[in-house]
Amino acid sequence: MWERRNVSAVALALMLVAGATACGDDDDDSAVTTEAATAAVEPATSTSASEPAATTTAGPAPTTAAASEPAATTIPPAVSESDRVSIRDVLDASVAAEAAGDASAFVALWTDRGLEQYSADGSGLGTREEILANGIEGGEEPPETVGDPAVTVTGDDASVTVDVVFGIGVYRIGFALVRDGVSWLIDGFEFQGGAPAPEGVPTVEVTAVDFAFGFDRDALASGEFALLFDNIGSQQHEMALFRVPDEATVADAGAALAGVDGGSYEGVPAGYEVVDHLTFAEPGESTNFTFAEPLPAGHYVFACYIPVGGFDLETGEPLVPGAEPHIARGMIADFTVG
Ligand SMILES: [Cu+2]
Repeated sequence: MWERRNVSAVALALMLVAGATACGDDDDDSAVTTEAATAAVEPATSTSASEPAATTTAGPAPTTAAASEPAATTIPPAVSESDRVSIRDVLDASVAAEAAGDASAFVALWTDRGLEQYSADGSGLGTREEILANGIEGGEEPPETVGDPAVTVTGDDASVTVDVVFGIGVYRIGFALVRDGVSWLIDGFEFQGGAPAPEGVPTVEVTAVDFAFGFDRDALASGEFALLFDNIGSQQHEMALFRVPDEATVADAGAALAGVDGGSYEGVPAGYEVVDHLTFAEPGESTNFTFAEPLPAGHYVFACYIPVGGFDLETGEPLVPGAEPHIARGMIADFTVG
C-alpha cells in the first residue's frame, strides 16, 4: 500500500501531452538523462519544435548505446513529424478518453498487453473486458507535464517517456507503442519512479538503516533539492514527509506522529501536517524523489511507517501481524528549511 499510493495516482493520471507545450520548456534535458530516454529522442527529433534540444547534452547517450549494441541497431532513425504527431494524438486521446470515462474509446487505443501493464503498474483498471464491463470512472484532472515527452521510433515500435507532476513530486512514465496502420496503439506502460532532478537542483542523499535516517541537514536548508534515498539497511524503508511545529523536538514529533496510519495518513494531530509520501526502497535499493516546487520554509520530519519485518508488496499487509511501524523504533529525523 505504501508504494502503491503514488503509483496508482500517477497511473490514473496517465496524461500526456496536454500540458506539455504549455508548461516549462526549460527542463528538456531532464527528459534524456535516464536509460528509458536514452535512445533519445532529442537528437532524433524532427526539426519542428526542437530548438532547445539541439543545445542539450544528449549526444553521448545514443552514441554509447549504438557502440555497445552493434548487432541489433545502429543510430536510432529520426522520428518523422507524422509519427510524432500521431503518437502524441494517440496518447492525448487515451488521456481524454480516460478523463471522460469513455471506456470503449479508451480500450480502442491500447493493446491487451498495454492494458495489462497499465493495470498492473497502478491504474487497476483491469483487462479490456473488465474495463468495458465496468466502465471508467473518469473525472480525473490530468496532471501537468514537465518538459517535452521524449519519443523514439524504431520501425514499427515507439517508446515515449514523459515527466508528470503529481502531488508535490515529479514522476517519470514510459509508454511503448506499436504501429497500427496509419496510427499507433499503446502496447506498454511503465511507472519509472521519480523523475531525474532538474539541472541545477542538487541531489541530497538520505540513507536509511534499521531504524534511522542519515543526511546532511544543512544541505536541505535551502528547500531546493532532490532526494536520493539509499536503503542500506536490512529492512524495507520509506520516507514520508511531515511539517511539524517549529518548537517541536524530534522526540515530540515522534510521539505525536507514531500513531498516524502509515497507509492513509489519518490521525495527524493538530499542529502537524502530512506533506506527502515521498519514496520507498527495498533493502539494498536506491530510489529518488524530485519535488515539483522547492519546499517552503518550515520545520519538517522524514518518518518511516514500514512495519518492523516489512510488508507484502502485493497485498500491502505486514509480514508480521501487529508489528509496530519503524517510527515507533525512532525512525524519524527533522530538518528546517529557511
Ligand atoms: Cu523504515
